[in-house]
Amino acid sequence: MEKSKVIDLTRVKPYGDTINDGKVQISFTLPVDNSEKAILAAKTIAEKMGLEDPDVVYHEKLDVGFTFFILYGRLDFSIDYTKIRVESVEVEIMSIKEIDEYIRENIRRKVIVLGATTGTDAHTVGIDAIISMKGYAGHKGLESYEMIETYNMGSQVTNEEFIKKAIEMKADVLLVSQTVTQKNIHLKNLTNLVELLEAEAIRDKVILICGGPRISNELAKELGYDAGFGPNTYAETVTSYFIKEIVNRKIK
Ligand code: B12
Repeated sequence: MEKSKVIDLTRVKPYGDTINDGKVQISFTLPVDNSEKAILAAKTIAEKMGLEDPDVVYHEKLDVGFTFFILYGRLDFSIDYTKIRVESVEVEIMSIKEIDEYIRENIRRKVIVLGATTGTDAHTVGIDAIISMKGYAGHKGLESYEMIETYNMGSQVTNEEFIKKAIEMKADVLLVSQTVTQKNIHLKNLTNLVELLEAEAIRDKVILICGGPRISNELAKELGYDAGFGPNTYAETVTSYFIKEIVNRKIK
């Protein structure tokens, strides 16, 4: 049967075997020993989460006093997908050649881009995916663009060091990678960077962009960034955005 004939986007729900069966899989760890009592506890938690007919399909001792569970269950509610709105970055994606050409014609000098993973964050793969020559998933990074001069400071870079380098390089664009974990300390770190840039009076002189697995454009804007990019971003997407932003703002 055609997908559109069985799926009503105003009533969307998860499915496992057949469309609209509401089946979901969840997993969690409880700080108790693996036992019949623990299994019942896991089911009770799943019921409290709103799962109908939860079933523990896997349970394993992780350590003394710790058990990992996988449960199946059913959700009886649906959501109206047509009412969901996301504020993603509106960008017409250009190729590397088109981007280099656009910079030559409209900016008439190399664009200087500084990137880093800041604060305590040690995840480097995201920023490398955007900047390194090799890039990510077949999409080359900024180092392969003729009209972009870029420097990747790596991970665990303090906001102070990052700003110092940005001033030294006269960076047009600051790319911050942040994997938000550990009770959201990384969100505080992202906000701290904005405050420090304001204190140095350079916030308006740069295009400030953050990215990472839990970053959305909406969150980035709330934190004081110009834009934010999440999972599966490629260099040409973010570059297509910032070169136009440089021209629009006349940072030339
Ligand atoms: C490798 C890895 C590590 C390595 C990192 C090594 C390294 N050199 O990078 C190590 C072992 C150090 C590590 C440590 C930790 N990790 Co880790 N790690 C991962 C793992 C397995 C892969 C991450 C990765 O490389 N992804 C691939 C890249 C390409 O994807 P990405 O980062 O999302 O980047 C893309 C986009 O987000 C975006 N992007 C990213 N940055 C930027 C920046 C800009 C400017 C732009 C435009 C776009 C952009 O573009 C990229 C390409 O599309 C993930 C799980 C997973 N499978 O994702 C966990 C994961 C990210 N880690 C996690 C955690 C919790 C930790 C620790 C806190 C664990 C701990 N308790 O110690 C520590 C933190 C250490 C620290 N100080 O930061 C969690 C985060 C949970 C969450 N809240 O989201 C994850 C999801 C694992 C999990 N399921 O729990 N980790």
